[in-house]
Amino acid sequence: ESGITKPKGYNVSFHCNPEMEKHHFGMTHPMKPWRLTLSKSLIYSYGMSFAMDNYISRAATYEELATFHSTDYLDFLGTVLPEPVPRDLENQNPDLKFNLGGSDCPLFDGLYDYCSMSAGGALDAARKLVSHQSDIAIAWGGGLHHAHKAEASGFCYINDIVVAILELLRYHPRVLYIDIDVHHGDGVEEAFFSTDRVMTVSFHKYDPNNFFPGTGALDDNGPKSEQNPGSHHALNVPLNDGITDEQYAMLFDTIIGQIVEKFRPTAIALQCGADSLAGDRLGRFNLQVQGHGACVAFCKRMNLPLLLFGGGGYTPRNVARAWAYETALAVGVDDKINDYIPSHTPWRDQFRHDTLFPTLEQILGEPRVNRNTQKRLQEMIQHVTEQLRFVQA
Ligand code: ZLV
Ligand code: CA
Ligand code: ZN
Repeated sequence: ESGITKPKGYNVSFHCNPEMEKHHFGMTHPMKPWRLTLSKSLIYSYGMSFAMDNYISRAATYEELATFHSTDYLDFLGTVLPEPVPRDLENQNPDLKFNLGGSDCPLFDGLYDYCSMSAGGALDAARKLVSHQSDIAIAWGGGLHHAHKAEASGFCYINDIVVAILELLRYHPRVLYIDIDVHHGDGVEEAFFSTDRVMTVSFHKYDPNNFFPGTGALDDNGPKSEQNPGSHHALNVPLNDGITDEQYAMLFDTIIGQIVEKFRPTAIALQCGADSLAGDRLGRFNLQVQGHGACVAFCKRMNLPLLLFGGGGYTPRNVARAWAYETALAVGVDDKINDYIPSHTPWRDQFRHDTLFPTLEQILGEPRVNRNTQKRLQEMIQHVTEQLRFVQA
């Protein structure tokens, strides 16, 4: 009835695992794996599964996770038990190893399964790209950019992005990693600090004292040394509260356009954290679904193998709208979904808080005061341009 069919000669693959979505971080924790179920509800209701190759992803193996993570950390992650009493939110307990068990990274039932399923989806997606079976591969269950080699951080335990990019690097000489989550993509940046085969660029809210994780200043471009081939290959775009679609698109198109020209990536990995949307429970920006999606559309126009990850996103109905719209952009049916949410959509009432007839175009949440000046945005473009003088593909 939606008239959505598979475009010829162009393949999008969709990787998810319904088991992953059943896990719970705890009642008061902002990360809700169930937002993935809500996203799929919209995606399937619009008929998009008929336009993609759909896969139930497997769990990544221990060996696959160990391509990035230390075995000490993985062994511990595999054996820790859920805490009998949920810890007080403010009470950071430092006596557990690897930053596991605090209030940001709680120990919950099935934690290891949840982590290996997230990474399994990302790896499956990467393999579809390297085997040329997909042009765009989608893993909304991935995008957990803060996890380190031997440490959990910021709701992230396993860095599925790093594991997936390592897989891309087996066949691709150069990978461009872009991160539009409202938080700094510190774990991915750090993992590739010493290589010139991955360029990382994160757009994020930056306030070293008041916003997690506090890293990602404009002039943080990786360890500088003559010996380090990776210097100048970490770029950061630190932003203030309230950035709009127009400003974000101007920055994104200018900066990513320049990077693609200079660095000449052979594949792009885009983390689509939806906490950069207006109205997000943890976010600070004013992005609409259109502005967030414009980043996906821009990357698609680069005509390179493209891996789309999820990430943050703490107002579930907004997350679902954004990732459904971005799935439609990937497939090329975005013109067909700017309509009423289909009446048969499971959990349709989730989308009905705002108006009686919600559409994907509606404004999300109360706008925040925009504290980004044009002058500062120009300075950031200038700084990136200067960094790129050192970059030769
Ligand atoms: O979206 O947390 O600010 C990818 C991602 O980028 C902190 N954590 C840490 C540092 C000291 N704190 C406070 C600890 C709070 C623990 C519980 C919350 C509970 C309720 C509501 C909000 C939070 C919270 N935690 C907000 N911001 C934090 C950050 C971590 C943000 C991770 C973003 C992950 C998935
Ligand atoms: Ca970011
Ligand atoms: Zn985030």
